[in-house]
Amino acid sequence: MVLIFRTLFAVKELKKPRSYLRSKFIDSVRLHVKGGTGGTGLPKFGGLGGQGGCVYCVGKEDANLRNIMGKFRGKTITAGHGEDSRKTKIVGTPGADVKLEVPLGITVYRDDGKVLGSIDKEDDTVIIARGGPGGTPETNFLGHFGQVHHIRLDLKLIADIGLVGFPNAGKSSLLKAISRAKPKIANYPFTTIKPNKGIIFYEDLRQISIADLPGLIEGAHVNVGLGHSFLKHVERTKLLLFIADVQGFQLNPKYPIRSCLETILLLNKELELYDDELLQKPAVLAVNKMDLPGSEEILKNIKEAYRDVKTILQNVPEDLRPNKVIAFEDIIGISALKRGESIAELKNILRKRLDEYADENDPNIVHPSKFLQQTRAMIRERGSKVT
Ligand SMILES: Nc1nc2c(ncn2[C@@H]2O[C@H](COP(=O)(O)OP(=O)(O)OP(=O)(O)O)[C@@H](O)[C@H]2O)c(=O)[nH]1
Ligand SMILES: [Mg+2]
Repeated sequence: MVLIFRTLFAVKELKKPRSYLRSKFIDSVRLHVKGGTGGTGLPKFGGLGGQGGCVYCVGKEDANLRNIMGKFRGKTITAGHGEDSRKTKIVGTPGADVKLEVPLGITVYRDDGKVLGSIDKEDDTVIIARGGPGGTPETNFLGHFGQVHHIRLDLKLIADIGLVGFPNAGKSSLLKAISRAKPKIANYPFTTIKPNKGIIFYEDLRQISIADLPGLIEGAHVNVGLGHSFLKHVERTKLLLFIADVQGFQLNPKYPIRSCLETILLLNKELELYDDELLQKPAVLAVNKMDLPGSEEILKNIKEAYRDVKTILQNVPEDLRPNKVIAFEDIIGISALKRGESIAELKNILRKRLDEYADENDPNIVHPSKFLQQTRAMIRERGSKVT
């Protein structure tokens, strides 16, 4: 009897998916790749060996790292070997290439940290292991081995807007209100444990992508909560949309109660600790849950505080102070739950700010401040002096 139960239990255990397949979100995969070996030449006839095949990555919108991991984990991905030169075929056929379809937003790293390339658009290609050349008179007709590497595919979501906020602030509710995405929403922290992407549609068919990330809390830099691990996904966004609960946040009774303004400053600080370059991105602040009583007053105070950044820093405890306070382009009150006018207004603001960002980064458009700088530099180069 015991034996039967043990056997049944063992079979059940075997059926469980492997732990790496059970994990929720995969944004990094390590692979072993090998280029094909070049074919041997034929000295008698001056025959050339075929070139070894290459392993390369190609960007595809619908590819995902989970499939790659399931297929190639623990294996070596090897391209075809070049054909040897023969009497009947003097030039050997090159080895077959291996094409690995990867999602957009991938950066390919070699084990020594060297970046081999990145894939941002559909059909972008990066060679990850080159095949060895075939044998020629210069190489004594001997084919060479192909490259062998351990590589890491690191995914950073590509979205126009990245949502940053404390847990429970309403990030997923906003994503749902503003796009057709259907994220999980619940009244407890860390409902979202993997990034979600949605598309905001406009009447004139313009589309803007927005990424909802797991909540960030104070101490994320020392791995409190889900830590900083998901912040890399905002690196490739063009605009940061901060979302704060008008009523503030308290993780549990052991943690201090943080007011709405304090949560905003703490987010600011966590981003700074992760990578202060993120603070250069244009940022919009949405204060959420404006349907709750007393929220107008809180929003008014926040807007007031951001009019003079220096006073904000004076009035908050030292442990909440970031070095550089983000100058939000806009501060707006919204209700992701009740939706209405505020969501439509936010949609317009986001679009406007992204258009400005696009203009600023367009090399064909010269802005007045840049124009003055460029003119001065030009005149200086010619030896004249401008004052
Ligand atoms: N009253 C009110 N409640 C809201 C509003 N927006 C969201 N909520 C509620 O706040 C709770 C948290 O919402 P979520 O959208 O899951 O919050 P989140 O920021 O995605 O949370 P995490 O995924 O845990 O980081 C839910 O119970 C929502 O119904 C709002 O505008 N007003
Ligand atoms: Mg969420």
